[in-house]
Amino acid sequence: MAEVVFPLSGRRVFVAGHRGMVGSALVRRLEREDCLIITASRADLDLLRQAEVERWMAEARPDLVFIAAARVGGILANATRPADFLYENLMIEANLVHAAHLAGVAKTVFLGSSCIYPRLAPQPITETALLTGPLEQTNEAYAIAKIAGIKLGEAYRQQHGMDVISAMPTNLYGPGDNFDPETSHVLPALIRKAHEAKLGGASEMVIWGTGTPLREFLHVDDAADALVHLAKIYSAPEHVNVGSGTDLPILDLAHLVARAVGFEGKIRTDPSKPDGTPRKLMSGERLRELGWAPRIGLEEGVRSVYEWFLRQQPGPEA
Ligand code: GFB
Repeated sequence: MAEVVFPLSGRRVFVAGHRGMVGSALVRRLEREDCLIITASRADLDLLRQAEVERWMAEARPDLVFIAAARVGGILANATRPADFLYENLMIEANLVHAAHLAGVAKTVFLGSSCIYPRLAPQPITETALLTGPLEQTNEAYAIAKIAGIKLGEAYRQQHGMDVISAMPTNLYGPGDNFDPETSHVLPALIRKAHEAKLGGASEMVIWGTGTPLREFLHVDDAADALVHLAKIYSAPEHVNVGSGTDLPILDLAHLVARAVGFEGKIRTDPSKPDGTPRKLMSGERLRELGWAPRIGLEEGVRSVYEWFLRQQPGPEA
């Protein structure tokens, strides 16, 4: 078992982005620790405004900061709004890292994404593949911002001795996900499509692209558990992949979702929509060596998220 070098007991822990899927999972996970969780509403703290972030951090004085705030979205949102993805993510990470430095925060955990790696990186992708080749076009802006975040952490560690660690989660899903058909990631999009097809009695549901790209998925509660684990035991400049270790073709995922939802019609692909990167399975070896393994299988995870999704639907009119 890895040694705890940063015990959370009695610490003030700031979760930036606590309303998001990852941030809210982190809050749920941290509630099991003996720490004080600090959050800030968007009305109280605009992470895009440097002076506000510096002032807030100086007053809140957290010991540990999780940078779970980010502009995120699926393949279409990324491809059509590159300015938002690049600008907002650069600002959020730069403001938080610099403010944490000024306020003397003891530890900062930065969150990136598996899309930081080259489009055609050898699989499974090890952490050392960073910056070894061209990126996938559909999410280049987001990837560049997240690569800058990793480098920012490395630079502050090198120049200021700041304890910043970086974790790169794979495609995450879970409660609190975005189910909007245009901007969501594939898994929530498929849950919604299958649900609506079932309710509408449709004979088929349509998925984007060829259905052949392979993707790795991790339940956000597993991701949050890994992040808390890393916060406690890890302190080094090298970023760490956070994945489930297995991937599957999007078409297989669509069938798995359809089964969980109970949609029995046909699944048709729409190759006019982008596929994105052909495969991005990350190597989980570094994290395994650090003593962590995922717990929630994909079928079980999808079923539980569908139940969560159903609970969010408006009930029948009284
Ligand atoms: O999850 P997703 O939007 O993003 O799409 P990426 C994954 C794959 O699912 C692509 C296909 O091949 C899509 O064409 N797909 C099929 C669908 N049907 C749908 C659908 O209805 N909606 C969506 N969204 N996809 C994202 C990046 O890449 O991964 C982000 O854009 C981030 O920057 C995230 O890194 C983790 O996996 O391609």
